[in-house]
Amino acid sequence: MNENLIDRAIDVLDANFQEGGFTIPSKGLYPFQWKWDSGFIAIGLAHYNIEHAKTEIKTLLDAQWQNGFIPHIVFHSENDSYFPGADFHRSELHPYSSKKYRSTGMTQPPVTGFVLQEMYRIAEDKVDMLNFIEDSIDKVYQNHAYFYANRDPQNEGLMFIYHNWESGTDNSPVWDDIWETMNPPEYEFERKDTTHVDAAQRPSKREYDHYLYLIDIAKEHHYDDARIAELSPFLVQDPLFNAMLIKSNQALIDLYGLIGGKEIEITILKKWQKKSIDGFNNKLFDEELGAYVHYDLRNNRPIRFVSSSSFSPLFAGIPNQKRAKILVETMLDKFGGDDKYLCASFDPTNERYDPRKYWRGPVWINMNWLLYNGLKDYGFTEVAERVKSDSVALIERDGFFEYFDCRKDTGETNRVGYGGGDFSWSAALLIDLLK
Ligand code: 9YW
Repeated sequence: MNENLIDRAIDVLDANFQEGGFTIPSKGLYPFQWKWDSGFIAIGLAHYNIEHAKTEIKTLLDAQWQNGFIPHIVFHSENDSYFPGADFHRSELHPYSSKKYRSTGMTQPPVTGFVLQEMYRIAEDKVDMLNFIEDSIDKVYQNHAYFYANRDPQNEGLMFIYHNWESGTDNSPVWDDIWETMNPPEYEFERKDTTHVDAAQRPSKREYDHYLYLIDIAKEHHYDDARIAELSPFLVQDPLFNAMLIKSNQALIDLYGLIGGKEIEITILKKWQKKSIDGFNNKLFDEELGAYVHYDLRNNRPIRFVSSSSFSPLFAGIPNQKRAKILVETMLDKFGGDDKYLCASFDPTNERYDPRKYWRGPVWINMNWLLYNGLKDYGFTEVAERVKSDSVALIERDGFFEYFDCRKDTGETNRVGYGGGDFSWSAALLIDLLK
C-alpha cells in the first residue's frame, strides 16, 4: 500500500517539475515557484532524485536579491493564470531586486536552512551533498542576515512580516482583527484562483482587497523595509515564521560546523539564535491559552488565538520540556477529538473555525510534517505517530490535495480534499513521512 502511495507521490512531483529547474505547487492554480514550497518539495525529491532536489534549491537561490532577500514567488514565465502576477507586484521597484527574475516583493517562512540539513540527512552520497551545501549555504546565511538587519526594528530577535502571504497561512482567522483596522479601496480585478478551485474554499473578494492594498502601500515605498515598518497597517511577529528562522539558524550552525573554517558565521548565528529564542519565549507564549500566539506590532497587542502555527515552535526546539507538554495538552484538548484528524489549521473550538476554508480550519500536510518531527524530537511518540498516520489517512481518503477537512465524518459522500489537486508538498512530504 505504502509503496503504491509513494509511487503516486513521485508521479505528482515529476509531473509538476518544470524545465526551468523548479517545481510548481499545483497545475493551473499556482504556476510559478514558491519559496517555502520549494523547500518542502526538495525534501521529497531528495529521496528519489537528488539532482532535481539540488536544482530546486539552486534555482530558488538564483533569484535572491542583492540584499539577501528571497522572494515568496519567482515568476519564471509569463503566465496569466495567476493573480496577482509580476505586473502587479513590480519587484523592479526595489533597487536591489534580481535583474534576472521578476518576483514578488514579499517573502515566506525561511525554511531553506533546515531544508539543506534534511537533504544532507537523506542523501546517500554525503560528500557530494556537502559540496552542494558548501556552494549554497552562504546565500542562506545572507538571507538570515537580511532578516536580522531589516525585519527586527525593536531588536527583539523576532522578525516582522508585513503581509499575510508572508506567513504562508494566508487567510487565517488570526488576521481578521487586523482587517478591521483597515479600509482598503474596492479593487477591480479578475480572480484567477476561483476559476481553478471552488470559491467556497478560497479567501473572499474583500479579503483580497486587503491583500492587494498592503502590496500597494509597500510598492509606494519601493519595498523599503524601514518605511514598511513605519507605515504598514499589517505588521506581525508570527510564531511559525520565526520558528522556521530559528530552526534554520540551528541548521546553518550545524552545517557550517561540518564544513569547517566558518567560525565568524557560527559566532554570529549563535548570537542571533540566543536573542531569538529568548525573545520568542518571553513575548509569544500565552500562559492562559497554553500556546504560542502571534503579536500585532502595529497595534501593540498579542493576537490571542490558537492555530497550528502555535505548535510549530516544537519543530525548532524553542519550548522547554514543561512548556512542550503544555502545548501538547492544548493540542489534544482543542484539536485532538476522536472525531477529527490532527491537526486542524485553526482552533476547532473557536467560532472562527471553518473546516472547509483554506487556513481557517483544514489540515495541511506541511504543518503536519513540522509537528510530527517536533513531537518526535520532544519524545511525544504516540501523538507524533497519530499526526503521521492521520496525514497518510487523509491522503489515502482524498488524494494529494492542498488541504483536507479534518472531520472524520464530513457528511459528504464525495471526495473532501480541498484546493488544488496533485499538490506538490503534500506528495513530497508524504514520501518523507513514509521513507
Ligand atoms: C495564494 C503555494 C502557496 C503556499 C501558501 C498557500 C497558498 C498562494 O499557496 O498561497 O495565492 O494564496 O497559502 O502557503 O505557499 O502553494
